[in-house]
Amino acid sequence: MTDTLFAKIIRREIPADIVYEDEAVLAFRDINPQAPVHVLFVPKTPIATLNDLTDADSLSVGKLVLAATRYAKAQGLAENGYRCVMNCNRDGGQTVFHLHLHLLGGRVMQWPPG
Ligand code: D5M
Repeated sequence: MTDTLFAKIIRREIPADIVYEDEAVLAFRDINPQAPVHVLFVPKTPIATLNDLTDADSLSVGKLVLAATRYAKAQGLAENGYRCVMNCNRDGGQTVFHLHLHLLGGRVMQWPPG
């Protein structure tokens, strides 16, 4: 996989507003927030898209989702709710080809998404 913006953020080569980190996951605020809380959860393992996941990534993806849900709870979003989004490729609206989970909260979401 080619080097990406998010790999550079993980390596601290470009700045980001980091809100959470553990051995497997980095989380930082989206530069173009679509909700009062809009944080990107990124696995430190470079995986380009959802299509590239294998069984070997199960633990990594589980940690990614748990990091996001724990953060949502810590931010007081659990009761009202929030949305987790993972875009895949062109039709899914993916623009950065390093797997990431959008956590959006703090407002009422619409359905269907655009
Ligand atoms: O989401 C990619 C997201 O990445 C999009 O919501 C903007 C965000 N983005 C782009 N550059 C940055 C930097 N430098 N910091 C924080 N957030 C950034 P996708 O699902 O691929 O469309």
